[in-house]
Amino acid sequence: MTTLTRDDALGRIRDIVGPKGVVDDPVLWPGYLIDERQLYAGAAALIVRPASTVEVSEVLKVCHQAGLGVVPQGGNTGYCGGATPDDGDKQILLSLSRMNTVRSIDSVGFTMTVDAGVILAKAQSAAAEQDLLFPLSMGSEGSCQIGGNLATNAGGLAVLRYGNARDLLLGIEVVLPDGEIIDGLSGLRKDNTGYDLKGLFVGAEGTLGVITAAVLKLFPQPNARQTAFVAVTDPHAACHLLGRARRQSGDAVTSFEYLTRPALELVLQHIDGTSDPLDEAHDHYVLIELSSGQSDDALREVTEAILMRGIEDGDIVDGVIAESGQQRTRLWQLRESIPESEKHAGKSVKHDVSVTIDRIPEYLERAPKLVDAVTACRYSVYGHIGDGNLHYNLLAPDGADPDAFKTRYANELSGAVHDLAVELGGSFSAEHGIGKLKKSALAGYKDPVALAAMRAIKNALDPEGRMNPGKLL
Ligand code: FAD
Ligand code: 2HG
Ligand code: ZN
Repeated sequence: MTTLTRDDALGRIRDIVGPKGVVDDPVLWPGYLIDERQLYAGAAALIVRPASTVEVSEVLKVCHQAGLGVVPQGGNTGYCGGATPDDGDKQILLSLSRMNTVRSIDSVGFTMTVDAGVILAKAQSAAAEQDLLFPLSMGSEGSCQIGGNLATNAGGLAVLRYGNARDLLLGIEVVLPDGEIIDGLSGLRKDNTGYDLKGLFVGAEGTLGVITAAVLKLFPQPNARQTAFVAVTDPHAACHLLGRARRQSGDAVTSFEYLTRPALELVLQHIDGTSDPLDEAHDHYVLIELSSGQSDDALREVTEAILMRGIEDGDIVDGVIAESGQQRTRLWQLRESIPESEKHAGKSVKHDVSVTIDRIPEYLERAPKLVDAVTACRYSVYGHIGDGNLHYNLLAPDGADPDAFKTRYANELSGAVHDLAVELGGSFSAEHGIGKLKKSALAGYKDPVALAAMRAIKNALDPEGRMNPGKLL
């Protein structure tokens, strides 16, 4: 029940967080109110940056009394508009950016306790300083935050070996919509005392509470890394190579990224300093990285043996193994700068579908026919095929106006790309979540029983629907 007026509530929130905790300068607002892909320009009654869990809790208590909606925001790098508020009257934006302390690292238990606002790259380097590895890794790691990674269950470039954000989580601290705090930061690896509450907040996109801190799993830093960029005959060959490389290396494959020629060409065309890694152009490529505790020489031998066998099997037609750290970086740049190159090319209609790995070739064979039936477009297809996850991105044809193309065709194209993934038993959203962008797709594709269970959980924890209103469900 509302017991506080909106204006009194906003005044109280200002008192709780102090002047540093409110963004009053309109020049800074777009950085919070416009999403990464510039799909949404939002509005909020206040942009708040609390400095502690207690402050988050006090702010949420006030919002509870006043019936105000709360939109949590991390690095604002999300792809589905999930962190953009859309009601300048009744919603506040709550940014975690001031809560950016690595609280502790346990180098015996291999865990790390961090505030939710810690930037992913900072978490990685804090672990590395203790000769440990925090393996979550993605193109946005210089800006995205641990809280955002958990709230979206982010994937990225090393899921094949280490899992996605959910798999790296041991404990969580969450502020519930009424301001109560769940303190689940014990860091225990075993604790069978009922429901997995921490799991509820992973992938919830801020609709159940505000994640304020987390205990994360760490791993030994690998001694050796080997990176190869190979051209493969076709997607079947890529999948066959994946299985072989995993077996032959004792499961040392850390990343297995697929690129099609048009995606690589966007990079070569738009990203300064890049060059074709192989002498001739090929239709299909894989960037494969192995890492292990073995010596560099031993891992190099294994990598060479995998590639030799790949050539013998007819899977690999050409390839290069990085000879230095610099060359490794250059090879990775070809993969990691595809999203940036798409921006230069006029932005894409983005997709992040998944199917089981054995169905990737079928997906890649059938999808173009469905897409071409909607309209002609340029393709930028690549992805984490080691996880069965493809970015099936589509751009306006050369010479066409990109905005007009998206306005006219985005829905139909996404329908075709998503329908096929679902028909093949896959997911229309493997990585980037739902936010605002894919709400209707969720309603259309998700099993109704599962959807009803999700709604029941939402109603139990947030009966007034004040946490990230209008997102996900
Ligand atoms: P935001 O964008 O700020 O928020 C995302 C969602 O989480 C919103 O719903 C928000 O309300 C909620 N949220 C944020 N913080 C909290 C919190 N503390 N408590 C509760 N809810 C919260 N994603 C991948 O999965 N894999 C990739 O490889 C990948 N690569 C990318 C590359 C680039 C260049 C870019 C721009 C994005 C990429 N992304 C990728 C998407 C994005 O970076 C991830 O989804 C990331 O996890 C979002 O984190 P964030 O801190 O920016 O969250
Ligand atoms: C990646 O894998 C990210 O690089 C971004 O998930 C994908 O920009 C995209 O479409
Ligand atoms: Zn991705």
